[in-house]
Amino acid sequence: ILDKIIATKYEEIKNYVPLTFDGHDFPEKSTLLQRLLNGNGVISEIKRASPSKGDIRTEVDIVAQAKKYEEAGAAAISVLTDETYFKGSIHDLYEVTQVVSIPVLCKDFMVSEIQIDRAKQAGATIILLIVAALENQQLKSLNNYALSIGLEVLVEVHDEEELHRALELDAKLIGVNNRNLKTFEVSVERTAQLAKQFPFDEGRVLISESGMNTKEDAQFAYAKGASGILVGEALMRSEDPGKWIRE
Ligand code: IGP
Repeated sequence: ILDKIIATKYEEIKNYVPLTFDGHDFPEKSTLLQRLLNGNGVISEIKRASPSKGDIRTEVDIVAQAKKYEEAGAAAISVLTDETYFKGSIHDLYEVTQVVSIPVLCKDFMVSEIQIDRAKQAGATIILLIVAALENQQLKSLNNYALSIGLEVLVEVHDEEELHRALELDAKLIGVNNRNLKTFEVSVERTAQLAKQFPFDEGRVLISESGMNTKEDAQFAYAKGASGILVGEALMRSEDPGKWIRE
């Protein structure tokens, strides 16, 4: 699926029309890195649908959902902006950044600087770079570009080789995706395995992503050294996402 998503992304980029809004003129927000260095945190995601789960909650009131996340003390909010496979949009991102004052991650499959510019324009303070989806040169230049315009970068890895590529960039926010984007298989053991190789130094944090469904999953990830967890589906399906985050 990853290859297919990336191919679609290149097509999408060709058809971008300029955004009519500008959301990045905000008071300074604290960084996600700082927040996670100060204590464990939940990055709470707005996820309407996904290729592995189909529709999750397509009709959600994202403004209300984002406010619940913030009130409950989320470390940051992640907004899926991919349209084709996740039913999100850059407008979703913009709506969220307008109503919260915590860091916001633009969750998409970044292959070009244009996408990074748009994320910033929509008010995001963090972008995601998926190591498995990028050539080394591309990974480096997108990382440098995002940092140069004042964004934080969450670098996502799934195995040891990818972790080494993330460390070559000296990435400070590294996400271990427990879901294999090629097979959809989810195992929290990924976090445990990669935590063993993880240099928890110089203000670097590990974020355990995907498949965090219960309190036990979260505790497991934290016990293995994660400073943060990235949670989508469980929060979108929860009757009381605020309670989920607080617990
Ligand atoms: C959230 P979950 O299992 O809690 O819904 O997962 C998040 O980790 C997941 O949405 C994700 C993702 C990604 C989506 C992680 N990395 C890359 C799209 C692209």
